[in-house]
Amino acid sequence: MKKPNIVFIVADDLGYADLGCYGGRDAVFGPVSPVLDGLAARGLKLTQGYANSPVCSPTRFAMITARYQYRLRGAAEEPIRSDSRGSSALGLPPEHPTLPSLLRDSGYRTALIGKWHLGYPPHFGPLRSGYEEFFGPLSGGVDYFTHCDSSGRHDLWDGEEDARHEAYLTDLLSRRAVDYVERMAQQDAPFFLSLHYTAPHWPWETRDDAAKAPAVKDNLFDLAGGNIHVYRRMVHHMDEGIGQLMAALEKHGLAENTLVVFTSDNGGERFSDSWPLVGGKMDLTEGGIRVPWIAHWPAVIAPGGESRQLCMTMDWSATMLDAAGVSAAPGYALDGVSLMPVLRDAAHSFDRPLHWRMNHRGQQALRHGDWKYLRVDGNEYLFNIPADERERANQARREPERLAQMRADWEAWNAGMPAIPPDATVSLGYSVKDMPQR
Ligand SMILES: [Ca+2]
Repeated sequence: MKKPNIVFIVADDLGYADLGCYGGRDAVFGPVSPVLDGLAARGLKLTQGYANSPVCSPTRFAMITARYQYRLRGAAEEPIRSDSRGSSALGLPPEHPTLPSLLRDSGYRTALIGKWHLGYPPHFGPLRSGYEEFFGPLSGGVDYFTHCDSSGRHDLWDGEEDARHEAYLTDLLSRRAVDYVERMAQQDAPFFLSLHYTAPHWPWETRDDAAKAPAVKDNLFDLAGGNIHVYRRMVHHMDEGIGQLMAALEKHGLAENTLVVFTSDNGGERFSDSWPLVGGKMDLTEGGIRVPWIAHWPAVIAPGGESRQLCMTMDWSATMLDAAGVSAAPGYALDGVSLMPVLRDAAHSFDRPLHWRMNHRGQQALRHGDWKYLRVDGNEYLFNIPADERERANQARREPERLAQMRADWEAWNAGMPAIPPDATVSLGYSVKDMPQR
């Protein structure tokens, strides 16, 4: 079979239950995510899939390297801040093999359309790490209309050239993705497209909210703005764009042998729906790390499948390499494990322990089988996730031996990772002074 095209679509701060196919409610205008719901119905939906981190840039390090992000200094930032421009340490080292560089070296055309958030030129950047094309912002968050980051700096790029456009960013990214597919359809090589939306990340602006941009200019966290209606519309704009992308693939007869994967880089933010999970962005409770995973590939994936396979972001990167028949680079063994057996047969499953740690609140977590070990602020918890997805029924006192074993397993894994650097930073956009916590 010809090598598949691969499209990796990543939403930003989308919660576990924001999509209709994950139990999300309709908006006042109707279904929020009909396109993604359709992809899930015609493909494979995973209900126990995770992000490598509950915050942006660490997950993106894991996504692009198919390895635990803790191995790289830049990924210790929670997250990389826009004032790290000029840093030669806080980014993805260009010499590190990546998902796009390995695919490119095996004959793929590669592009990143959307958010990078892995360090700034001249030391770092998508064109230095395997992408042949780049269109999008470099920082963690930009206004949808001015395309300026939280320091007020214009941050929309075409390659490494400043790109000025008068349009809503979600639509710009969708249009550019369609254009890329149109161009790729005119040539023979397979392509890898990373379509990394900033939606539905703050500021809370729909396509019709250009007039709001001046008011949030000095505080992109938009702490006085937003509501669930605006938020659902933002998700819907992204869903519409994915519909246009799928239509372009169909038009050129490419959809059948294109692996399309959709996820979020971390759990939900303040307006997200993560039911029945607790917590959100920055938390290692399920709401911070459990995310939607949808895979669509008619040539390989049977329609209507649902899987409870445990997996995290880097496993999908390993899956894409496997799908393309590409091996890891010598000296850079993958931590990610290919999910190809699950894509071929949704009933297939395998043992997959998953580890996390956060500088923020000293969080540690291990999900292994049904069980989850969690440590937050020095407190230890043990949950049976299928029995208690909401992590309210702490089994730590009832099962001290299991707790000790999982703690020991986490410690053994952690001993194989670099320690958290003492100068690593944690950046929170707001606190209890801005809004009450639950
Ligand atoms: Ca994010």
